[in-house]
Amino acid sequence: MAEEKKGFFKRLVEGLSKTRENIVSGIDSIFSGYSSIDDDFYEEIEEILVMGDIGINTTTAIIERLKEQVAQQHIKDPSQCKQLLMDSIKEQMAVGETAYEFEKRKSVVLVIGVNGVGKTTSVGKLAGKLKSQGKKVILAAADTFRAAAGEQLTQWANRAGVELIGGQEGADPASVVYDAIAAAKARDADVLLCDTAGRLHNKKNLMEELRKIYKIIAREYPEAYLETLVVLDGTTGQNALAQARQFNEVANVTGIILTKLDGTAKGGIAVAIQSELEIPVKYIGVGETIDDLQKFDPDEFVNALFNTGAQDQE
Ligand SMILES: Nc1nc2c(ncn2[C@@H]2O[C@H](COP(=O)(O)OP(=O)(O)OP(=O)(O)O)[C@@H](O)[C@H]2O)c(=O)[nH]1
Ligand SMILES: [Mg+2]
Repeated sequence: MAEEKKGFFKRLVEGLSKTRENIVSGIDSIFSGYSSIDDDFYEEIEEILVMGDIGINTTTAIIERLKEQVAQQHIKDPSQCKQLLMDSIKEQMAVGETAYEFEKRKSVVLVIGVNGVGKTTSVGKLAGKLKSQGKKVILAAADTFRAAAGEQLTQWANRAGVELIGGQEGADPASVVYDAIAAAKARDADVLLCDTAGRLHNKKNLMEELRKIYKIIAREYPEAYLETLVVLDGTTGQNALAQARQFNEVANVTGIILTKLDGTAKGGIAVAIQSELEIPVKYIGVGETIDDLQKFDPDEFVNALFNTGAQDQE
């Protein structure tokens, strides 16, 4: 377990390298470039945070907090602000205790999100994770828009070593969920993970589709704990934030999976999502393999971003 954690922290540090270049190198040069703390100093930090996709509201709050602490602690030297800044970012990301109830109970996890964000991949990775924890997992291939979607999920099911329930191309996704619930009950499964289509072009279609699926779950499996995870593509920055808002209007979103944090400079969006939406980011993806999904820990994220605390983790 400790080994796994260390391995992931390393991958997180690596994955966040572009975001780090984007945000932290700029900040470091401000810390060393200024000899005193003045308005320009704060403005430059502010600009870098906003450019790093942390978002204007969150950035304002972070800077306000930083100013407060600088005043309270009578700090004069800019270089002393780094730790304060990190703490202030962590504070903004606090959404209270993030619950992973669905991992402990009989549950249905509905994974939704727009086209190509990484839903199927995340369902596959999550299946692998839960399976390795000794859980009995069933996958529902409720993306019936194209045959390839089912095949892609079947590959993940094989990789993870879990069972998959699918339907014909064009079948009603709610009917796939219905069949999968029957299978989950028959096999006494712990977690039923449902992959869905990303091609529901408008809000009305999406709402209709979700309504049908929720209705089936409520009718057929009322005892199950229901989790709705929205998958967002970290490379899309502020767009991801807008998507999360939209999904939150049509579904009772209980968490976010933020993917593709490897290779993007826009990883700061994780801060904005937690701070502005107060929906917990529960998992992050930092690569394409089955091990590249992990629980999201804001402290660890900020440490990895600033690439400090690596020693503590060893
Ligand atoms: N680098 C990287 N790639 C990822 C990650 N998650 C998913 N991907 C890639 O993103 C692409 C799209 O992933 P899918 O899982 O097919 O996305 P989807 O949301 O199911 O797509 P649709 O079903 O078409 O809506 C694939 O090539 C994945 O390998 C990640 O964390 N990091
Ligand atoms: Mg898919």
